[in-house]
Amino acid sequence: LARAACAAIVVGMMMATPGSAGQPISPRFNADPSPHYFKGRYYLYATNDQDNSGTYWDSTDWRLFTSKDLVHWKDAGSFLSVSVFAWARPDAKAWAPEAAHRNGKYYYYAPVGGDKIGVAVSNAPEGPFVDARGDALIDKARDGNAGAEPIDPAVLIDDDGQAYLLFGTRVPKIVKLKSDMIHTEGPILDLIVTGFPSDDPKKAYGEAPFLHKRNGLYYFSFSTGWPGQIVYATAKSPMGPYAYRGVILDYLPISTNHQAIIERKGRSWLFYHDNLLPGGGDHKRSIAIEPLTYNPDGTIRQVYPTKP
Ligand code: FUB
Repeated sequence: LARAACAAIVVGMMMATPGSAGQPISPRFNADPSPHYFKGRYYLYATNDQDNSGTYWDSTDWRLFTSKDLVHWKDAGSFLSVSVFAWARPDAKAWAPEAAHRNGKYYYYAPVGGDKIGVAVSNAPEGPFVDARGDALIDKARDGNAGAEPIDPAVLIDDDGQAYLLFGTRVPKIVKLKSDMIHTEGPILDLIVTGFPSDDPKKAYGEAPFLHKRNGLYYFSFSTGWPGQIVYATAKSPMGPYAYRGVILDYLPISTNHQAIIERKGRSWLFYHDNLLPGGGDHKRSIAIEPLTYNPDGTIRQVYPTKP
């Protein structure tokens, strides 16, 4: 009983400041954060773990959270379902999403069923989103070199206007997007990472590709697998090759991890998921945020989650 009372107090403390460093941003289970700053506020698109069965990632819709300060988050609810894509298989699941803003429109990139990535479009960041194409943007059966599992889309729009889509498990993929953001341009390429430490055989690409740019340098971060350590590599060109640089976030007691990094007004934050909520676990994850900082030479300082 004493332990239960302690746990209740800890949970109460955790819930008092949702979104504080290292703490779940919501009392609901959510994962695979895709944070963006649109129209004066933060929009956080996420996989819905609340409705997972508990034994798989089997929800079929995505959730949206908004915030003005990264501390207080409003749950905007379920805002899109895989059913928006009429071509999706009836049993398709909704996994790690991505969003982008261009030409006054908002684009939502969504892995559908593990073998396709769809793209939806809206005039507002909160939707409503509609299928932008009528077929998949990436289709394993249709597109050469789409890899074994085209999931986990991530988009970077470079300073010169060229947009890049990254995705994939086990082998990271990169392809240019046309300026309409709903068609690819050129071949899908394998993204090369060199220089993994030879004394750590687990240090390989697993999933969750993410690309950001800082001071002209491209930072490619990803999860090493299952369980996943969040690591990164850098390059002078978005297409690589990338050189391994180090760990951003060490293994957490959970089978997956999935990160995103945003920068605003000179400060950066790491979004990731953990299993901190009561009842949490591999399929009941919770999104948390930590400040992310750089060394003077541009390398990323490892992030250590704040303890409750
Ligand atoms: O949420 C389902 C899958 O788990 C995602 O696609 C991966 O990135 C991992 O987080």
